Amino acid sequence: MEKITKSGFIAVIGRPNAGKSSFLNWLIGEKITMVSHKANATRKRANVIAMYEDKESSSQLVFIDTPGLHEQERLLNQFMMEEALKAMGDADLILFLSPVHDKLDEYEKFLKLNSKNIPHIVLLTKSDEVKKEKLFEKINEFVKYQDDFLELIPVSIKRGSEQKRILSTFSKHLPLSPHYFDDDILTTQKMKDIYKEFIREAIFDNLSKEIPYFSDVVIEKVEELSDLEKVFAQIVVEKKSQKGIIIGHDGKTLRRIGQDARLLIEELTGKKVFLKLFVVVKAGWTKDKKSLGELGYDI
Ligand SMILES: Nc1nc2c(ncn2[C@@H]2O[C@H](COP(=O)(O)OP(=O)(O)OP(=O)(O)O)[C@@H](O)[C@H]2O)c(=O)[nH]1
Ligand SMILES: [Mg+2]
Repeated sequence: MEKITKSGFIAVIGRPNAGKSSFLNWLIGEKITMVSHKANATRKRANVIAMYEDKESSSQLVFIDTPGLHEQERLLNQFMMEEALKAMGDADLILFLSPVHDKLDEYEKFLKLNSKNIPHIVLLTKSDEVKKEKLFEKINEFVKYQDDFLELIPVSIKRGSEQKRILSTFSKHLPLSPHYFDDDILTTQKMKDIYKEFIREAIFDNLSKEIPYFSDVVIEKVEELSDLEKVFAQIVVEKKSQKGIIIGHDGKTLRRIGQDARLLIEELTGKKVFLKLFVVVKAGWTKDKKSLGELGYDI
């Protein structure tokens, strides 16, 4: 008997640092999105595709990673909020990620934002960080909203290997549809865009305070040789003083950023990588529509 096919777009929504990008990497067992302990890491929508097969059906789940829901005046942050709202509006299903430590007000705000009432599942993330009793307390707090969500699932990327069970739960709620993409791809993003995110992750990791929020990355050129990937990229900052900090004493900080990013790219491609980084100043880019557009954030 032919299997039925299902497919759908699943928006992954939650406040900055809720664990959205980490959850998707964990779910597919491959690191393709950037993750940081600092909030506001993800700036743009990105898709991550997973397959789930059982006896009767074959499902393709197209997850959309989004920037965290937050409000700030800078044009870049408005773009980020818009990205999350667009992903929500276009979705067949929403995953709302609520870290287990959070109060319910973020969830209550989300319910108001979800004006089209798109069906959603709540994931209680970082559940490894609390004892069982605390987890049950949190689950109990959500009970009053049980008519709003489809499922409430505690998850942790630190323990557990429940990816299959979780995919099976999500696929139950997907519409019948032919698959949208080839069955063997993990994302439709260009490699260039993933490299950009990995370099941004290295910047977030190696610099403290506000510099990560005033910097971005442009991939200028990628040369694919059979056993070597050559990547040339610019790091864009707002001020000359930030350029100095990124480069660091004797170029040390820039070298560390380069090494970390190179390892992430090598891990993904399985190739040796040569990565050349340049730092350039573009005054006020986070507040300027044209500069944002040039960096890939069309607002
Ligand atoms: N202990 C624990 N930490 C987690 C878990 N999931 C994510 N984290 C950590 O939470 C931090 C934020 O993770 P991200 O995946 O970048 O969060 P995000 O929701 O994508 O954040 P933005 O892109 O800023 O909106 C990182 O330091 C992760 O390592 C988890 O299950 N357990
Ligand atoms: Mg993220």
